[in-house]
Amino acid sequence: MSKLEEVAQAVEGGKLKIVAGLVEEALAEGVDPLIILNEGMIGTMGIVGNKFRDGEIFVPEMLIAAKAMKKGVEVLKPRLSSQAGTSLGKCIIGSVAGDMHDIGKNLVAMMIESAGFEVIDLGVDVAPETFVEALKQNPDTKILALSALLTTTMPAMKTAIEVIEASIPREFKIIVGGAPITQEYADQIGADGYAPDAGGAAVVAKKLIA
Ligand code: B12
Repeated sequence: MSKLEEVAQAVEGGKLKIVAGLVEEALAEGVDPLIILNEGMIGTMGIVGNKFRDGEIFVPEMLIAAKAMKKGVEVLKPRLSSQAGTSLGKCIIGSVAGDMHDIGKNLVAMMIESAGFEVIDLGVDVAPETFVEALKQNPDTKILALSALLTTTMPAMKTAIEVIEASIPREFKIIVGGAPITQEYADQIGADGYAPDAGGAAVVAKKLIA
């Protein structure tokens, strides 16, 4: 079995203690950090999600796989993000109300930070009022990034935009993303940008402020 397969298996099986070591070994063997992330981890979470959907595993297994992935991402982080010299301004990010998923949001935060933004991460299950408060405290914010992983929290993304627009002048751009989000939905709820993944999020954010 290749190191990459071992990483994937350890993430899927929620083997918290060995994931970091396996990722280090894969890196030492010269495997590209992006391949480890995309194939060894993100792809594996897709498999985990499908097994959950099909009733083969349950929430605890899904949670432990997520924790295992986080351990691996910690090792990859310095390899994936570069310290950008310039500051492109502030980006406020969070998973919308009711949504506890944060792995994708954290990757987006990491890529946006390496693109040169100062990231303020409000975490998960962020109420619209909390976004408004953060935007008021940081009037120089350039990008607001909203994440949603559940079809049931997609409407919370729309609500967040509505509440924000009703509360403060929109002097920043809004980008949205997450597995169920599409460009069409982004347009429908009045977002300025959408990307299907973390790398794309950084590209869109930079483009919007150019
Ligand atoms: C891990 C996981 C969990 C963990 C989350 C742990 C954590 N700290 O994040 C736990 C166990 C807590 C969990 C709980 C639940 N989950 Co869950 N979960 C997953 C799983 C397996 C992986 C998600 C993940 O991390 N993927 C890897 C990351 C890297 O990908 P990503 O999140 O999609 O992010 C990328 C892009 O979407 C994009 N992106 C993300 N955010 C943003 C933001 C912007 C601005 C941009 C531009 C881009 C962007 O870039 C990211 C990086 O490339 C998915 C399956 C799946 N295939 O997604 C199910 C899944 C999302 N969960 C699901 C469900 C049903 C639930 C629960 C309701 C289960 C339950 N009965 O309790 C709860 C809901 C909890 C809540 N209120 O939020 C369903 C959702 C179905 C649906 N259509 O709504 C899925 C799809 C599983 C399935 N197939 O049924 N879950």
